[in-house]
Amino acid sequence: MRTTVGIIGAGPAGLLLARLLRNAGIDSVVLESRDRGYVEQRQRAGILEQGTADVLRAAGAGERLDREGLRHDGIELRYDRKRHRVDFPALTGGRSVTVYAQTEVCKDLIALQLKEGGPLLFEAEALAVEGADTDHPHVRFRHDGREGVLDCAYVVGCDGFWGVSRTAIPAELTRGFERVYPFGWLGVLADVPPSHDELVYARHDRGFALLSMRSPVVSRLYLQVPEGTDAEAWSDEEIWAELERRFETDDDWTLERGPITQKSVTPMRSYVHEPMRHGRLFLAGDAAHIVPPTGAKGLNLAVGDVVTFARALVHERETGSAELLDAYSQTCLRRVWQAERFSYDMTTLLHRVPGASPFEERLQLARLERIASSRAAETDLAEGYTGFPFG
Ligand code: RFL
Ligand code: PHB
Repeated sequence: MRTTVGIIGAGPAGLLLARLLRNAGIDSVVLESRDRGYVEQRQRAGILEQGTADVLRAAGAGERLDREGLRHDGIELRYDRKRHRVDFPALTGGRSVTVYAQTEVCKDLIALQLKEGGPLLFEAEALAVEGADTDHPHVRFRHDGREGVLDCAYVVGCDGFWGVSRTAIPAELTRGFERVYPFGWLGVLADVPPSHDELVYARHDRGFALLSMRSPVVSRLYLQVPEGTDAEAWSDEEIWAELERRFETDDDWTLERGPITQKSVTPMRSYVHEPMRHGRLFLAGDAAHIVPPTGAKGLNLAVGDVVTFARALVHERETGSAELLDAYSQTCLRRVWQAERFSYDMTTLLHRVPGASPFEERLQLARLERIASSRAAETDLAEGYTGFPFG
């Protein structure tokens, strides 16, 4: 098999890239190791920055997003039983975010790709990327029990944190920057209307909690739990009781309970792999960087990377100049490090860190008070949350 761009992974990064290239008249093949149902059901992100929603619309993938996505103009910070709302449009010159689940973004892009795009092979596992630093890179893969080779002009590794693309870059040319946090998130889906119309980020002495949503009738909730926690060790009753405690306020706000339909634990990690390019191999999304979910940045970063790659390749086709492709890693990493900083700040602002001293806990509250009382501090949060510019 031969194509211009070989894409490994059909998460948001790989699927959107295939769509952007198809719209620019550039052919691609997507290899995805899991089956379609798995990719469409995997519960993950829920928040799209305005720039991400705009890219999906411009790519022709915005129809259901515009119908079912929920525009959010703010979030609530909760600490010391108090509530503080951050008003995004007022602080950022009109920017907002959209609640539209990653599962839905993937479903929309898969349907478009199968109808209008090039090959998208499920249960096709990339085994290795070879010849990245030659003019003939190729991907060895296994599909239907047989091994095959995909010859490409470029390979884009969109295969997530556990994929194979990153390992094709010789270790002596790379540097990894990592921080693993000593806690995770227990996430649940519940069939109950969200108890607040905007997301609530709560800092509590017992740990962080987040109230989010998937639709007007489905809530998504998270609890900070110790690293290595087994989701099944928490009964539904224990989960609701703990959420109630962490969200408690001095007013009459109450948390509505409902049947829990899914629960899982996510570890928390910050990671950046430099550079994001080696010869004709480009890394995009979680394959190159991970952020803790507190800042809601992972999917949005993945979108920024593939937009940058698609623009660079179109530029090369139109002008013959590889300057944007050569600048890919640098261009992406500028935005990546801003998102890493923001996600780290949000994580350390809101989580209970095991072993933190009383002094550090007071500082955490002082940072929250600062955001609640200073327009400058609040604007910094609002700008970070609604997103850093692409490219
Ligand atoms: P993905 O989504 O991991 O997709 C990678 C795909 O590659 C496939 N694959 C392979 N295919 C072929 N051959 C191989 N050898 C392969 N190895 C792997 C995998 O099966 C998979 O389909 O990476 P991508 O596309 O870079 O997208 C990144 C996002 O998924 C991720 O950053 C976000 O989900 C992070 N995230 C959030 N991001 C946000 O922007 N906003 C949020 O609100 C948000 N909340 C979250 C999150 C992540 C979470 N978890 C579970 C980590 C909340 C949670 C709980
Ligand atoms: C989600 O809805 O899954 C979600 C929302 C905001 C975050 C993380 C996850 O910061």
